[in-house]
Amino acid sequence: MRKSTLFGILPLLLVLATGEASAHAMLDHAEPRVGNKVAAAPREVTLWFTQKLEPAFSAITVTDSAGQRVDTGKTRVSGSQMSVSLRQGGNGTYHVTWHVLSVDTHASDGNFTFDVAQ
Ligand SMILES: [Cu+2]
Repeated sequence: MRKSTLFGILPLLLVLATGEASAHAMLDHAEPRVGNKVAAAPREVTLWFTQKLEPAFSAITVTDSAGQRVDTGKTRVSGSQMSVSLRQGGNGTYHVTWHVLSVDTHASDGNFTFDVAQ
């Protein structure tokens, strides 16, 4: 390995190693709330995290009870919060899947459901 390559990688390795001590971005709360039942299909889903997020590497996908994507595919990130708009959907169980990269360079992901029942 050339010396210049090594010097390029070292700072990244240091960041990855020392960042391990801090917490990852965890889901703090969501709207609609995790596991909750709502009376009407929401127009958007918003998630709040415990750390600021890197917009380029953070996204939400939402599927309806038939497994069809109902999100618009354009997740908006603002600080530690991200949202995605939904197409008009029907009743049933919605699955929300998210992945984020927090500003401490750590990736995390998760999923939850909420129910729409008129
Ligand atoms: Cu972390």
